[in-house]
Amino acid sequence: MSQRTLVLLKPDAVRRGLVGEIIGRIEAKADWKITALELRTLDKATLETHYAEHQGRPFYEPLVEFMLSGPSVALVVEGERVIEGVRALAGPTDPIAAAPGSIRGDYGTIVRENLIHASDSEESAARELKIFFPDFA
Ligand code: RTP
Ligand code: MG
Repeated sequence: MSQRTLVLLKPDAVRRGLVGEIIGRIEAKADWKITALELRTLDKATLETHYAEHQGRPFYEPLVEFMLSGPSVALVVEGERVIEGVRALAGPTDPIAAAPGSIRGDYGTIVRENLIHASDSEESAARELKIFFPDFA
């Protein structure tokens, strides 16, 4: 089942020079293709929309501050079961709980600075793709 997902390489991934490493893991998967890619410093309005489900939670404000702290890389990835697949490559939210071999498990320690975002369902992907790539057909 071919799908599309929205992936963000967060400011920590860009600052630490891990963009190539992370994109390499995505590109190496059979059948997956990167169909849009942009280095972009996200603005507050975009982040408030993107993280609307987390508004009011204790980690929300520091999360938005962190996401504003430097450029991110936004990507559209298409291919077979790519929504579940990129989440699996990323590993669980908490990098210490993430297995070695996953992106977060190999490079992360802090929950907030966990390197990558990937849409968690078809509904989230449709919503997030519109936020980050409104002109993308
Ligand atoms: P994402 O949305 O970024 O792909 O990550 P996720 O589904 O694994 O995590 P989610 O629960 O949606 O949380 C969004 C992002 O908020 C930060 N966070 N910090 N307790 C904390 O300090 C905390 N909990 C979550 C992380 O950056 C997480 O990816
Ligand atoms: Mg999430």
